[in-house]
Amino acid sequence: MTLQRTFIMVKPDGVKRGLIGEIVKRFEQKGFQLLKAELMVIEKEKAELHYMEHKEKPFFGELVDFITSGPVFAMVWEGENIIQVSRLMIGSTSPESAAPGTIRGDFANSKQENIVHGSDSIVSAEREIANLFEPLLTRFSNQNLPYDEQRKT
Ligand code: IDP
Repeated sequence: MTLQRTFIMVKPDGVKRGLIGEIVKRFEQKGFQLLKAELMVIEKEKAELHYMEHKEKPFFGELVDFITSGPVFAMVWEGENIIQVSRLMIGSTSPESAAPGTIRGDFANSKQENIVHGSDSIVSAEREIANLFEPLLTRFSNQNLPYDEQRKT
């Protein structure tokens, strides 16, 4: 058993195109559990932290502008090996390599505006959840309790 939590976000282009339901449906159908979700506009400082691994890249400024340009649907999901499996479900960053059947393969045709984000490691998931929600959501010591009970401990 490798129960994990990850941060999944429908980006502003996905929200504008009405794809929240489609993306939530795919994760539910896969058997994953939604722990938290919120429609939010990300502050510039938090967006810069979220994408800090790209801060030296030429597209960094444009990426921060894009991700703060409108509401995102930020979520925490839990499931077996969810970090690796969700990355497969999301598909490759570039439209020319995102396979049909993946979220990006089915809906995205831009390298930047590619509908959805999913954490690429346990460390990134913890950092991203803590940045936009609260660190408590990344804890596992009480993972057998329902989420409401975990919040009380
Ligand atoms: P990922 O989202 O597939 O994990 P990363 O390489 O971590 O891809 O890049 C994060 C996000 O930055 C991408 O999803 C995309 O929105 C944007 N991005 C990545 N590479 C480029 C690029 O070359 N031009 C413009 N935007 C990019």
